[in-house]
Amino acid sequence: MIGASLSIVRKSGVMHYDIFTLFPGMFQGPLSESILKRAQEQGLLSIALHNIRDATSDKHHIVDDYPYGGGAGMVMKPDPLFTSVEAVYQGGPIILLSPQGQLFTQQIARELSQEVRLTLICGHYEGIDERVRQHLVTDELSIGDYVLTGGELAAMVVVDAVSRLLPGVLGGEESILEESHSSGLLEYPHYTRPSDYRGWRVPDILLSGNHAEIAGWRRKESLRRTRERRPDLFAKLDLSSKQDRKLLRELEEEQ
Ligand code: 9D3
Repeated sequence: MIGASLSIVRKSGVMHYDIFTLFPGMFQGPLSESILKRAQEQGLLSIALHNIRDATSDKHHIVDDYPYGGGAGMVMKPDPLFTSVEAVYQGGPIILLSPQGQLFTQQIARELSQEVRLTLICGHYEGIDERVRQHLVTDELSIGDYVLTGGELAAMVVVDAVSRLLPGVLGGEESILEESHSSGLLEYPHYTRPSDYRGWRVPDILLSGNHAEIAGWRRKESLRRTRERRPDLFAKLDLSSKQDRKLLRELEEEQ
């Protein structure tokens, strides 16, 4: 029954990425190691790399040209992009990675992880013909306020952050649950054996076996870190619970 198998495909959370780039070789390493490698082997996600240059029809496979109106730098021509995307497109968001895009956040990663297919376009050179933005692209994302040489690393960041949210990609599903639990807080300090390394001791409470006290200590250290390092995140927290008010009082008294 075709309908049933279609719904299974959706619920299984499989994701297909089509990535359009002038430098497909940049992706080989990062997407072929570790968690993303295993996820592809397990059929949880698939990635097709498309060289934009393959969609050129002229002898010299030209993908860029001078800007109308003059100025420095080159601009990516529209036709290789429209032609190569239209040749494989089967639906879903068409995302341009660009310094002018909306800032990519965990919330956007969660939303994108609900899609079945994502199309990612990596810009290069000084820019891209505006008609690509107007008539092909549906969303434009930046990964932060710093200047990269192109959209490729940004596309890999998006693939990585979205893929780890797909069902089955991470080993223990608890890690994602715990993540949403303490969202908005930085992580507490982690320790493993030995309990004494060069005279630096693991906090006694973590060896006590008292799980309620350990949970309280971790929450307090998370609050401390967030307040110190990320006042922007700290300001957004709801700290009205009885436990948090107690922990905050303790932090104040330490100073
Ligand atoms: C002089 C204007 N420059 C914009 C800051 C031009 C320009 C520089 C670098 C245009 C494109 C690029 C290449 N960067 C990306 O394609 C890019 C990017 C980035 O540079 N920072 C953060 N996120 C992203 S997503 C794509």
